[in-house]
Amino acid sequence: MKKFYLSLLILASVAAPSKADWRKVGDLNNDGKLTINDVVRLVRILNDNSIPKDITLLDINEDHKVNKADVEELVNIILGKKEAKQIWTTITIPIGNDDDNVTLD
Ligand SMILES: [Ca+2]
Ligand SMILES: [Ca+2]
Repeated sequence: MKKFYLSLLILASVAAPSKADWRKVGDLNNDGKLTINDVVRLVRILNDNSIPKDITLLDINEDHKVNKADVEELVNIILGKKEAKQIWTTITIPIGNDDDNVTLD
């Protein structure tokens, strides 16, 4: 019986979906902030034509496409000209790494 419950526990942990969280649309490095690093990643995704199937976090102007208009929208949000949007999602963008980060000295 103990083995049965252990199997159930393992099955439940495997089947459990990713943890949902509030995410800012455009926060592509998942650090909770919208910065130039997110712009760099968005530009890289467009240049590499590596747009993921689910564009929820990338379609910043919500026109159901990902293009340079979203880069402009993200820059406007960072500059404080537009409001950032938040969504409740399990989505993360599995791209890039810390080497992508740009520092402004
Ligand atoms: Ca970010
Ligand atoms: Ca768009």
